[in-house]
Amino acid sequence: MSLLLIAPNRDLTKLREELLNLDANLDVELWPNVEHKNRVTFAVAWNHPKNIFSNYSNLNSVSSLGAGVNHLLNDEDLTSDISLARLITPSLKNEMAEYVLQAILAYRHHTTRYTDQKKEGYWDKHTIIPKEDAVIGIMGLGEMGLSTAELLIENGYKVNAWSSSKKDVARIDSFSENELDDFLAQSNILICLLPLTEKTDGILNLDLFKKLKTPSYLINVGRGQHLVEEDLIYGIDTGVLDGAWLDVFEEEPLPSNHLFWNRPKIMITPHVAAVTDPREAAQQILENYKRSLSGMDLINAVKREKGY
Ligand code: NDP
Ligand code: OXD
Repeated sequence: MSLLLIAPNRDLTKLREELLNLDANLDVELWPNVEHKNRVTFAVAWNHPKNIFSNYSNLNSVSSLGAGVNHLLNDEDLTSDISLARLITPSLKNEMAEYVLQAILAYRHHTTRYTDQKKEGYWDKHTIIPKEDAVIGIMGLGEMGLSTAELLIENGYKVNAWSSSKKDVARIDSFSENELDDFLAQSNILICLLPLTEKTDGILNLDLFKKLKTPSYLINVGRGQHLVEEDLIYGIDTGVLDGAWLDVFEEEPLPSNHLFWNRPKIMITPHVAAVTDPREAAQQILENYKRSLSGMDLINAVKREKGY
């Protein structure tokens, strides 16, 4: 029996090392140099190539290397008899919350404008956007959404949250799926922390932006496919949105000729809001590997019927 790690363009040697630190007897294969495909029962995958799993006849479980699982659910070779899981670690939740907080502060305090002004040697002052005009609207109150909401509340922000089902969480105004318009009308800074599903694909579009309370701003840390890119540019150019902070894109890496690069009101980071820590990841992967070998339910299992 062996465990396969597969994530093109990512260095997995540290994760392999951490797994072997936990159990030196583990048989860990690193894609693409897989010696015995028929021994692989458990895989950890991130942005894996299409059809890669068709030759692994004994595979019974696959874990995402991150919190998102759209790459696993979209893979036709990962049929319903294969259990799916994702990684949820304390540092992933903390990093996401801090990343979102710094984006909000940078928007309110005009950090990117001052960075641009410094390059030009240009002195000009901008009024800080007051907290009353920075009511937060979090789309997706799951693992990442909740930790983000908690940090923002600690920092004195009013937080609304929208999720499939209504939640009863102290100091968060929760809106259910059919209350989207009310949620938007009461939120200035929209943070997308939704999973990518059929329902949420293209959800960040001009119609939705127009329903936000003004001034409005977008932070997308979910998936690039949530956003209709031309609607963002149109929304900013027509004053519907003050700007946007984006960490995820339809195509990653963002092509060098993409229109977003030259837009001063769009901040870009290269999908780094929260990055899986190899040590924490190794513990969860090993736990799930053991569980899969004993036929137990996986921790942080993906609910296929929900689509996330
Ligand atoms: P969870 O599955 O824990 O939470 C998803 C939330 O979205 C839940 O609250 C769920 O509602 C809600 N939701 C799902 N579908 C809908 C819908 N149609 N309408 C309204 N609400 C909906 O996900 P995580 O918090 O772990 O992660 C969220 C996403 O963040 C990931 O899928 C990934 O794309 C992204 N991510 C990005 C990272 C980065 O570095 N940029 C790092 C980590 C994650 P309910 O609670 O009722 O089920
Ligand atoms: C994740 C991510 O889903 O990094 O964990 O996007």
